[in-house]
Amino acid sequence: MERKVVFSGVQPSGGLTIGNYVGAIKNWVDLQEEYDCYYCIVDLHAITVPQVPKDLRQNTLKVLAIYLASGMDSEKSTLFIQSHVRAHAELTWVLNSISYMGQLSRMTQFKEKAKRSEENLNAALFTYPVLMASDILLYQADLVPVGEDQKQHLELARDLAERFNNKYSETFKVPAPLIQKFGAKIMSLQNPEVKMSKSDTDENAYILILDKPDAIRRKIKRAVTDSIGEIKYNDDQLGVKNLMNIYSVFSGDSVETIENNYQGVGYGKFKEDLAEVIIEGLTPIQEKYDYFMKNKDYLEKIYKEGAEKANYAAMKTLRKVYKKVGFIQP
Ligand code: ATP
Ligand code: LTN
Repeated sequence: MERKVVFSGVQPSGGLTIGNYVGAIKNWVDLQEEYDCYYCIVDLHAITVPQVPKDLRQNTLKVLAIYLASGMDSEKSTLFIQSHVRAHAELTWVLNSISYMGQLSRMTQFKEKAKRSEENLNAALFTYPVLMASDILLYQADLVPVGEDQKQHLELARDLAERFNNKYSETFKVPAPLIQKFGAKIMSLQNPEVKMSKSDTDENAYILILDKPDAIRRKIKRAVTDSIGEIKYNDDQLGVKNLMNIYSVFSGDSVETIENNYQGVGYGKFKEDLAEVIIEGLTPIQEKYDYFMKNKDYLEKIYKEGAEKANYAAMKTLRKVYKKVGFIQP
């Protein structure tokens, strides 16, 4: 029996946060044993917001090194850079033709990012979810492991697959999201009502996977809590709840255990311990990351081989699509 296909990606739009790690990358590693996984670095998506070209290049390699350091294995999975496979941009054009403006304008991420970039509201930001649908549909993916914030985009990918299939005949697999129940959304350390985001202007709002111990201790110390003073997991204490979530995913302890262990203990001690738990979790990844970043030739070999494998699979789907919409074969 053929293995089911998994597709996911991260934008090289800055340093990755522990939100990206917990909500996405960490979960991808185990999936490699059971599924045929494609893990992409979505550089085409990254240019929907302004990027400095040399930083984008550097960040793309950094994300690849983080993938490898986190346990993604090029022997088991296909690791590649989105712009290396032309079919992504080409399928986007076709899917644009069956995408409704109304549905795209209801996307939460678009509305939020549009607010933040009033001066340069570019068209790519609007069709961003169509490109994401193309990523997924090209590989006939069954499952897409993402954080909670991407659920709406996944719905759109499913709609587009069904719409195309109905209009032209069965072509795409209709993908399903795979969202961890616990820790699917890590919130900002400065405002626990919004998600932790690498594009936040306040660097105290996030912890990067590559942050050094001192930075982690400082940021956790400054994390917003409340005046209640108890380590309790509830919605009246969103800051503490978020910190407990982070503690739980990094230590493996349940929130009940954490509540018990920290009964009558102040936030200061809890935060000190939390910082150490995060440092312990990130240090091995950082060490491996340094190793891979020193081996640029190796990184190049990985992304070139990845592109070749991905291109083969993607072209199979794109050829079908071009035929169905009525393009003459070249
Ligand atoms: P930006 O903040 O720059 O818009 P992002 O971090 O939201 O970027 P990506 O880098 O594309 O966006 O996200 C990669 C993956 O990380 C996605 O699966 C997303 O759901 C997940 N993710 C991002 N932020 C969080 C978070 N705070 N908590 C859990 N998962 C997250
Ligand atoms: N939009 C996603 C990144 C992304 C993605 C994908 C995730 C682009 N293409 C395909 C899963 C599958 C985000 O996390 N911001």
